Amino acid sequence: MNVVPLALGGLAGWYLWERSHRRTHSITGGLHPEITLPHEQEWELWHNEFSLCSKKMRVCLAELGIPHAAHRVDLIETGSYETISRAFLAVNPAGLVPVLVHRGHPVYESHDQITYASEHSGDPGRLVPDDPRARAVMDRWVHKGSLVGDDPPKAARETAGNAVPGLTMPLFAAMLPDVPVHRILEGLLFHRLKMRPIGFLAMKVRGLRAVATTEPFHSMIRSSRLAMHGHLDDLEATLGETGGPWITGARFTLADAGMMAILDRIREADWESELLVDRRPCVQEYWRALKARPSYAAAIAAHEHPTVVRGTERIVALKRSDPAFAAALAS
Ligand SMILES: N[C@@H](CCC(=O)N[C@@H](CS)C(=O)NCC(=O)O)C(=O)O
Repeated sequence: MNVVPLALGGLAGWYLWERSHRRTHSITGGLHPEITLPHEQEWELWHNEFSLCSKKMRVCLAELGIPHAAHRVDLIETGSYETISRAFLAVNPAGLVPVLVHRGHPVYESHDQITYASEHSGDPGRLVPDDPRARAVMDRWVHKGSLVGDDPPKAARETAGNAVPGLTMPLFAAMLPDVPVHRILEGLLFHRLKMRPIGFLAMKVRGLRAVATTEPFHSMIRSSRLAMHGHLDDLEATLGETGGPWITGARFTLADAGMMAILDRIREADWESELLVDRRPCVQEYWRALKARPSYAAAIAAHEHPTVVRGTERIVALKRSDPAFAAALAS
């Protein structure tokens, strides 16, 4: 008996079965009362330490003082594609973290989640200004802080959140030595957006140095870096107008939760010297104030992931040992 056709048939059967049980599609933001998930607490959060939007959501929950059960989900960057596992796709068919669950019903899209959490917390005014003009400033910056769409780098000038994935590319490449290649291949088979695992595979094969110099990565890093300069100029102007210490003035709001996550990504991807040092004094002061908040310690610093720490160290070390790499990133 020839075992090769049998093995191929078995593999094809397994793939088709798996694919039919990992159906993934985009889903609208906000509360989905028609979906009920198993839950134990009033509030639950599905999140990842490294994920930008998860950081924003954790900061928001910490600021609101909402007790919740937390479910950790791996991203490929932190080790595996748990986001496209059958178990997680039952929580979010889009395969994205974070997911906020309230009384068993999921709320999708982090910009909707922070608003929802604020409105349904015991203290709906805590992170929202009373003054309508300040409220409009907050809404503008909640939007600016959001990461939206299937191809964020293409819309990096639209929001600061969309400029983040491009800026994070060197960090992705610096984290990938810790991620086994077969884990990325799982994404090629089952991820909804194939360009993402293809990009990770290319970055893993080419390595950190090449990502800074090779197209299309270099162009994506460059356009996101320039876009982030624009967003931070805008932030500098806003802080100057409102007088700080927070985006809308005296009160820390939902907008600051989003910006805390973005500035922290600038730190961990080692862009501070390019984007913050010796420029934008209001943003520098603001970043110092953000880091001093208990929510930064509880929702960001306490969730440090070893792969991210090693990734940051690799970028810093390569910039020191290879000035051409540092120059390519800044060019
Ligand atoms: N617009 C979504 C974006 C969420 C998002 O992109 N999450 C990333 C981590 S920050 C993710 O889960 N990525 C998994 C993947 O693309 O495979 C939101 O604001 O919640």
